[in-house]
This record gives sequence, C-alpha cells and structure tokens, in this order.
Amino acid sequence: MDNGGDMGAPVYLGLGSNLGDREAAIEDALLRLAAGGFRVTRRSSLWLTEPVGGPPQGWFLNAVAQGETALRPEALLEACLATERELGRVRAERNGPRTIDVDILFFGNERRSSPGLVIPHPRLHERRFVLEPLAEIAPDLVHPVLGLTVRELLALCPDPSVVRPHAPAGARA
Ligand code: PH2
Ligand code: MG
Ligand code: MG
Repeated sequence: MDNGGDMGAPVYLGLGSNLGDREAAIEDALLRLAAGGFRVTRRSSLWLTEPVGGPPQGWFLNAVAQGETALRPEALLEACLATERELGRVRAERNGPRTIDVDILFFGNERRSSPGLVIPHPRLHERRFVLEPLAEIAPDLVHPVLGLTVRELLALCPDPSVVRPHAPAGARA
C-alpha cells in the first residue's frame, strides 16, 4: 500500500562535541545527516554540559534533533558513523574527547538490541545532557521501554552534572 510518502514515526538523534569548534561541528553534522537522508523537523538549542565519565576533558556542547527518514535504523547508524568520520572523529578512549558524537536516541517506538546498535539508547535516561535538550523539544514523548515521558525521566534523573543553556555568540559577556 502506498503510504503517501510517510517516513514513519519521529527519530531522535543526540549530538555532542567537546573538541575544536563545537558549534560548527554540530551544525556541520546536521547538514551532512540531512544530505544522507535524515530530514530534520525540530532541533533543540545548544546546551553547555559538564563532561560525564571518561578522562578529564573539556565541557561539551550538546543538542538533540528530531527528524524523519526512510532509512532503516542500521543504515541511519551508518550515516551517523560516516558523519563522525567525515568530521575527523578519532576513537581513542571510551567516553574520551571527540569532535562529534551522533547517537540514535529513539527510532519511533522501535527496539533494537544488537552488539553495535541498541535502540532506545540504553543510557539516555541516565544523562541530563540528553534529557534536558530532549525535554526542550519533546517533553511528552514516551520512552517505549520505560513507559515514562521525557519530562518524567528528567524529573527522576539522578545525574548531578551541570547542563545549562549555551549563550548565543552575540550574547556572551
Ligand atoms: N557523551 C558521552 C560521555 N559523556 N558528557 C557530556 N557532557 N556530553 C556528552 O555528549 C557525553 C558525555 C558518551 O558519548
Ligand atoms: Mg554518545
Ligand atoms: Mg556515539
């Protein structure tokens, strides 16, 4: 049956950068993902976030994008990893500094659990740097496994790390 061009339920990606021009990396990544078949329908603002885990490292800019895609989850993951490579990400140390990280948070209500791809992202509910930007654009979205809204997950999140709005370039002191 013709689905009238429906690309399915919204997909949410998390983006993070703490190396180089962080803001440019997030913008560049979103453009590359769009070119690769992820149509961005909403995006959060940029949030300045304290690093969680990993070695001592600089603060991140984090953001979340909502979009639609005809790609299967595995193909979208490939597009995310290709974007990371194109932006010069070098995977040295787990949770180490990176020019860009692009994670699939939700893919509609789908669930996946293979070694390279777990959907929903298995740690998103533990991470304020994901929940805060997600709550900005989708507070009523229900986590398909945990059965709680993003707003509820944020209220319950024990992560004490600092997450605050990133002042736009023109408004910085
Ligand atoms: N990503 C991680 C580990 N820690 N901390 C912040 N603040 N932002 C991130 O994007 C981040 C992190 C693993 O991908
Ligand atoms: Mg990540
Ligand atoms: Mg990642």
